[in-house]
Amino acid sequence: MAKNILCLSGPNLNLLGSREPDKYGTATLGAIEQKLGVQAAMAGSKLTCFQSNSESQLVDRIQQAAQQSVDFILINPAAYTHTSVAIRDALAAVAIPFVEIHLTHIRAREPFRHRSYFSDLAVGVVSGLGPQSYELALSYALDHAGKD
Ligand code: CA2
Repeated sequence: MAKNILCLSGPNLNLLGSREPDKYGTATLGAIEQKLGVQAAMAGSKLTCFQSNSESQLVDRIQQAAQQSVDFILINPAAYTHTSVAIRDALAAVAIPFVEIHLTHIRAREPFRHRSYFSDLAVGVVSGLGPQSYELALSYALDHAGKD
C-alpha cells in the first residue's frame, strides 16, 4: 500500500552543508531530502519534506498533516527538541506515529541537549548517524506506516 509520509526539519537545518561541517556534516538538507524522495518513490510511497525556522509553522504543518491523511511523520525538531511543548502537543493531538531524528548523538553532547520533549511519544529515536539517521527512520516508516 502506498504510504504518505511527512518529513519535518526544524530551525537552522537549512544551513546544513554550509556551516559547522565538523559537527553536522557536509550534506545539504536538499541533498538529504532528495535521497529520501528516491527511497520513498522506490517503495511506491509519497514523501513530502518541510523545513522551518518557526515553531508556529511547524505546529501548523503538523495540524495540516491530520487533514492530509499523512500516515507517518519523520521529525528532526532541531533546537525545539529541547524546548517545544507546542510541537509536542501538536504531535500528540494529531496522533500520527512519528520517529524523532537527530544527525548528532544528542546524549553525548551538552547536558541541555539530553532532554527531549518528543522521545517518550515517539515510536523510536534515531540519533547520531548523520544523514543516515533520516534514511533509517524513513526505512522504518516505509515498513510500518499504516499498520498500527
Ligand atoms: O543533531 C541534530 O540533528 C540536532 O537536532 C541539530 C540541532 C540541535 O540543536 C539539536 O540539539 C540536535 C541543531 C541544528 C542546527 O543545524 C545547523 C546546521 C549547520 C550549521 C549550523 C547549524
